[in-house]
Amino acid sequence: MSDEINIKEMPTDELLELMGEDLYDGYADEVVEEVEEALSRKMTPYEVLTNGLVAGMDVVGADFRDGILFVPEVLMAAKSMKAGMGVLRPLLAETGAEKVGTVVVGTVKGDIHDIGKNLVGMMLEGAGFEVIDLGINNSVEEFMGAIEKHHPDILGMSALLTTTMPYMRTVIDALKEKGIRREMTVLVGGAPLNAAFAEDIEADAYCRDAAVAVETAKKFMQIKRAG
Ligand code: B1M
Repeated sequence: MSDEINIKEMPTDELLELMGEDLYDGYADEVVEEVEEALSRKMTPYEVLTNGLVAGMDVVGADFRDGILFVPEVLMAAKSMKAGMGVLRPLLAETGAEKVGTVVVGTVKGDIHDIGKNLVGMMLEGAGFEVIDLGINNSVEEFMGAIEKHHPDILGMSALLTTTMPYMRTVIDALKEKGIRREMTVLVGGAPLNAAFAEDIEADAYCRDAAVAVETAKKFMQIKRAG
């Protein structure tokens, strides 16, 4: 699509719109070019992420829900999203900030959605956290193994399906059984969750998006440092 259009002459709002459309259509190379062009206009990586990539993925989500898009198209869109995030990743991570704390993040068992979790990881890295990313489809044993190995300050769990979100409780219950629940802050996130669910499963907080995850993680680190 953007082959026929000179993106360099395009106003920024149209460039972001095109980025969303190309993401929707699964044109990964074009998305990468548009991300690079937006950055060259002195937009911050976070602005490109939220106003271009995430905005495009929101439309994909709505059309997937409404039966307009199906899994293969959504996979192509996800691939384009990841290609764009690949350009932003080092920029979001390069703050030079000293290490604020350690976070283990992962998507729970049965769930293979990882775009949101990856974003959270990138933004936490950008805020100075060391992030150990366990990837997708993590069992209690995998979470516990990583906790024993890395002794994180924070455990972050992601779930995108109503059928997988209850597994977060299983992990928290395992932490309690081992007597290590109070040794770390547990943050949870993902589209079907809300604050009431987080409270119900006895997580420390629900994070609506990656920016809130960073704010919340920093807040808990300050509380931990204070006493
Ligand atoms: Co799926 N999918 N999907 N999917 N998919 C949803 C989640 C769905 C809502 C679509 C819909 O119907 N509208 C729906 C779930 C319905 C429900 O449970 N009620 C759904 C379904 C049904 C399915 C399948 C069952 C479809 C099928 O096979 N029939 C299947 C399940 C596979 C499985 O996991 N076992 C499936 C498969 C897939 C793909 C593989 C095709 C692909 C995933 C690719 C990938 O991730 N690598 C996919 C996608 C892309 C989506 C949608 C369209 C987009 C998700 C996304 O990446 N959003 C999604 C629709 C939607 O969410 N509206 C959908 C962008 C991302 C930036 O946002 O992930 O919400 P999000 O993350 C945010 C916050 O939630 C928060 O911060 C992030 C950044 O701001 N956050 C955290 C997330 N995790 C956090 C962790 C934290 C903190 C904050 O820890 C501290």
